[in-house]
Amino acid sequence: MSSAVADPTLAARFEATVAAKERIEPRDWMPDAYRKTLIRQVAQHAHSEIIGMQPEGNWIGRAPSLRRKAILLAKVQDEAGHGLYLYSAAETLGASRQELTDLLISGAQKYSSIFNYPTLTYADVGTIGWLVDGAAICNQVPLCRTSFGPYGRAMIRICKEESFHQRQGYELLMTMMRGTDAQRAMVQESVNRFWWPALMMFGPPDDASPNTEQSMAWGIKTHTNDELRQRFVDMSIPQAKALGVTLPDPDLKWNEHRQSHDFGEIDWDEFRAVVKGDGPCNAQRIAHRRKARDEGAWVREAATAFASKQKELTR
Ligand code: BYC
Repeated sequence: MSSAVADPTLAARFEATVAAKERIEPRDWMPDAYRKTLIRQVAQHAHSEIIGMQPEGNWIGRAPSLRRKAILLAKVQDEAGHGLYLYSAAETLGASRQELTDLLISGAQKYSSIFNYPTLTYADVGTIGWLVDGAAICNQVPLCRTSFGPYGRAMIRICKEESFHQRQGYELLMTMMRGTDAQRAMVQESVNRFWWPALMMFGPPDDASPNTEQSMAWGIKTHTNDELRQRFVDMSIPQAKALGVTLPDPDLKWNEHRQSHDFGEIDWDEFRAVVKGDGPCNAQRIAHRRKARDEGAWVREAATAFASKQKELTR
């Protein structure tokens, strides 16, 4: 139903539900702009999970042991599952998975900047688990209380699985740090490459974030980008110390007044370039996704034909 023709009592009910921090459900009336912003965020989130399978999937065939291979396979499969819960949540808003996939492939919709960086060594599997899944948890735990019911409920299961992902990454890095000098150097080099892109995952600074204010007023977001980024920095420092790695930022230091760590300036030019499509792996990621969509077309057609045949038979 369009907000332009809304009954004022429906609009008042929407506002009251959001103010009471209760849930908006798909059957409820909602403003068009609320629906639109949710479709944008949920679709981008789903795309990130699906594209996010590529950098780590790249290492499944080269895992150093059967145990590491089983762990990595399970993790990458979990990411596929997350994508599917999220596309289902977007479908309750009226956007089909096929339509959203087409928007991703055409470049009209985004996915997280972090997945446009390459995975060059096996240590990157550990670093992605530790830092990328760690940043994802920081951002997504608050989303379990987001105002749109299907999105919040999907996030609960996703966050439980992401916690496992974070732990397996940390455990892998810890094992490598207890290994040889070459393994320790490999971990440090990987952390050097992923630290700053992980900080960019939280989005632009608050004063350059066009969506935060409205999304917070609607209860879609419950914290700003900078608040969550700061939480992640504070959380990562003791973990880095326990691992024995150095975070590549000479300006990291405890600020007694703020009871938080100060950190250096993020390269926002790099962030903008990567989001615009000019990161190291943007073209490769989309080409791979396009190929998978095209090669899977016959499976979708066959499944649709089978479903309609079954429907006829049971009529
Ligand atoms: N990369 O106004 P803002 C995972 C865009 S996957 C690219 O602050 P908003 C995992 C933003 O979309 C985890 N684009 O936006 C999977 C907006 O663009 P448009 C993925 C970014 O939405 C596999 C514009 O910049 N997590 O965990 O209020 C393996 C202005 O930004 C980025 C999610 O998707 C970025 N980093 O806040 C391992 C979490 N940042 O559409 C792990 C859900 C911003 O206006 N999403 N942009 O042109 C969110 O929480 C929010 O959408 C964001 C951005 C905090 C990311």
